[in-house]
Amino acid sequence: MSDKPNSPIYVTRPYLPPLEEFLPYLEQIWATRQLTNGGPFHEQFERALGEYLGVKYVSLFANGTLALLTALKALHITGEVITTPYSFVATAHSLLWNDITPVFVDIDRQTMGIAPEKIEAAITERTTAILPVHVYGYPCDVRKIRAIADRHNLRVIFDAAHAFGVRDEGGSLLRHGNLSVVSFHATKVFTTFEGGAIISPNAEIKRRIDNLKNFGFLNEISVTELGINGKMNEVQAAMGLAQLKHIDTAIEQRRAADQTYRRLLAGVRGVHCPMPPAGVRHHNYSYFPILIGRDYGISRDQLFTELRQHSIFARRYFYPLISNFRMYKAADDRKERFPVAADIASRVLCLPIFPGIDEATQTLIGELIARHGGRS
Ligand code: T4K
Repeated sequence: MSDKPNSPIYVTRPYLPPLEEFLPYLEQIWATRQLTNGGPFHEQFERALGEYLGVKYVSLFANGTLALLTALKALHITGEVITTPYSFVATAHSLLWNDITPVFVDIDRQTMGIAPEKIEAAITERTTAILPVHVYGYPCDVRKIRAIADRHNLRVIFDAAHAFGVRDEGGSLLRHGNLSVVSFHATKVFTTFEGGAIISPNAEIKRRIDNLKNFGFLNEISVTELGINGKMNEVQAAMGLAQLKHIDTAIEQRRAADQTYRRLLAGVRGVHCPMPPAGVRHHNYSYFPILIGRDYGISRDQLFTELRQHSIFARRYFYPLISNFRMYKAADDRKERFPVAADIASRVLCLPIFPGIDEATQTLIGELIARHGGRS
């Protein structure tokens, strides 16, 4: 077999519904000229999504970052918020945009989310909330985090950008926390091109969020909040409706690709394939992270480069740590405070995974990786 695929293999590819299923939605939008501002597809998609996820109160957004910004505003979060340095930069950016100081805490080796036992030492009189991330759709220790938050009267907002469709023994992972925020970006398991949502625990907070995402308008002539334009438009919502019909198939195809990698990489020395934590009843296989050990033949970055030379565009999600970016250095510059996060960030590589990735491509990737590991 050739050691280069015919076309580049990216870390992910969006799963699109058949175009002929999407066109009737566009025709309706053209006919009604309702393009945004809570149109019929927006209303339909919000309901359908809640039913699919098994949650009651969903607020749709133009993207996940605006949803995070609004979630923080909706709960009046101020002062300091405890969060993880091991995430996409949008997590911490949402705090700075709200003039909130991020306080980074190290992560847990298994969940790769914030380490609950390290949270309390970071709480000060200015702390108002915890912003954990379900990285790769791996649930954080939601119970321990809740218990700490209750002890200290803190709010919990989960950045669940990666966690679409993940369920634990009690149902959707998105039901946890005071709020949960999910992303529907093109690179996510479920996409509306750009998009996102906040899952709320009750109608009152949903109302406040819906008000905030529409500039703070209460009605045509009164603005009661410092809102923003976070609204999802009709094309995005139509895409969501069309996608929902196929999402189970898409996740099933991801599951198969996950199994294939595990088989191909089993026993390769120096390559560890993390598993979702115990307690996950339904995973979404949004990412396939591997961790490169010291006993692997080359470094993580050498492997990353070598794969690129073969047109395999694996990604180092999440390297570098957010705390290393210029605007966060002042907040937290002491790398040794995050030994687990720093270690994982230096060893992680997310392999291409998406519905329809073919077995030949995965076999090639497996062989390229195994070359430097031998078999133990
Ligand atoms: N919180 C967390 C934990 C997050 O991970 C994110 C976003 C957010 C919050 C914020 O949610 P949003 O505001 O984005 O809804 C990507 C995404 O832009 C970002 O959404 C995502 N996390 C992050 C983990 O990854 P990049 O810079 O790596 O994307 P990019 O453009 O390099 O795309 C990766 C590959 O995907 C490309 O090589 C090819 C493929 N691709 C990408 C796009 C955009 C496609 O095939 N089609 C496409 O349209 O950030």
